[in-house]
Amino acid sequence: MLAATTIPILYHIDSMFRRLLVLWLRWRAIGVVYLPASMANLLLTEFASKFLVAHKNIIYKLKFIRYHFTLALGVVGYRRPLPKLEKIMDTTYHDIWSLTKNALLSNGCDDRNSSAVATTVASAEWTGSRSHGLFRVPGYIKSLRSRKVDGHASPEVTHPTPAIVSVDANNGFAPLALEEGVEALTKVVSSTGVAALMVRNSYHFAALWHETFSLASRGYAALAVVCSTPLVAPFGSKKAFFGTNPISFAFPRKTEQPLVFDMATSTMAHGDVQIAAREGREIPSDVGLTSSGSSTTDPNEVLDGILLPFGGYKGSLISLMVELIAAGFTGDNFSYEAELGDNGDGGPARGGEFIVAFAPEILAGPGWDEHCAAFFAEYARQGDTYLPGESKRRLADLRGTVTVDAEIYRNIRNLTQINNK
Ligand code: NDP
Ligand code: PYC
Repeated sequence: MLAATTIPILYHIDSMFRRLLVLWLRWRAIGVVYLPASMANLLLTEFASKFLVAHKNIIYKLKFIRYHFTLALGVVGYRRPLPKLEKIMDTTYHDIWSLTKNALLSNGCDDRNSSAVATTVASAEWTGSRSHGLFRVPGYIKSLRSRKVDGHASPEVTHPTPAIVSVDANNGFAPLALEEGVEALTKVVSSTGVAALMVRNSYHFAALWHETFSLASRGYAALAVVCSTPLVAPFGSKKAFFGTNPISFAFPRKTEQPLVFDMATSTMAHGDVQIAAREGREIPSDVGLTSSGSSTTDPNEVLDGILLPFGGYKGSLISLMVELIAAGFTGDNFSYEAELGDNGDGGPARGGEFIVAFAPEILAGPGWDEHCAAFFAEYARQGDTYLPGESKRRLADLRGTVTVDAEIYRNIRNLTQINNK
């Protein structure tokens, strides 16, 4: 009787300790004791289960011996020092691309979708947009694992009118839908002069400059907007209602790098607040408020509270405009609707993106480039001005390395390996 009640309890304690031990061995003495210990475990378990099923107490004794045997091996192996885990590391564009692609592939995403997301992630990381580079990959994976996003989605492109391209992303990630939509938009705008692209039923977790820059590199100006989930309080409120609602604008230049800017309409992108919290850095006191509405420089308190729109009521109105264009025109979610329909898995929320493209050659006629080049030259003479888009020059040469967060890198590699087993 005593044996019948104590053996299962002892067995559970034993099994819990063994799990902890294996974790400890992996990190502390990897390679030295883990392999022999696991082999001993395996042999004893096989032996016990095949030949001694009828004698529970003997099995328990064997498990007990095995546990102490493994523990002893662990103690011997502990002499090996812990490998130092670096916080940052240098890596290449292609490595970032492959890491992302493999992580997505091994979590249920198909080749085309994985490649499209990997390209936006690698381009962002390569050009310094850290908040929308590797940092976002675990979120993409969460939304595949929760089955919110269809990793095999195939976007459908239609033309409701000659100047409008509509893409139904069919519950997939935005990058593939945008790749196909931008391709179609380029063809349309080259004859209409002005054209719009609407993407619906997509999951957007990326920087917007990718699509506007791509259009400007082909000679077309472009304006893109997207909304997200409630993170920002409209001017006059202390409750999150708007998304961080970014706007990107790009303008082509025949002999120079296109101008491109891409900015959240909140004082700071949510991703940058999250990164500041990870790295233990303070943020400016005008970025957001605590959950009780007080000013703070602690990013964690802003993550629990609210972000503020940039530029007071004017920025708040621009954010309102983004909601109306990105959701009102596409018929997809406003930020508040996106939250209501989301499963809270930490990945992107469903929504639409709206892009308007312009062909300056058709609108202003020949000479538009010289005219605008003179404007840019005057702009440069105004003082310490900066023409945004310089950072994108790096995309022209993918050789060399970039410094990334090593912990995020390792985390993505683990998310890949776990599913590859
Ligand atoms: P930043 O504040 O870092 O930069 C905003 C823009 O300002 C950039 O284009 C930058 O150019 C330009 N810039 C910076 N300094 C100057 C200056 N001194 N003079 C002129 N221009 C300047 O961006 P955010 O943090 O607001 O946004 C980061 C990213 O987050 C964006 O890519 C955005 O798309 C993304 N995002 C995505 C969301 C989504 O739902 N998918 C939601 C919110 C944000 P440069 O690039 O050359 O430095
Ligand atoms: O950084 O604000 C942000 C953001 C929201 C959704 C995707 N990025």
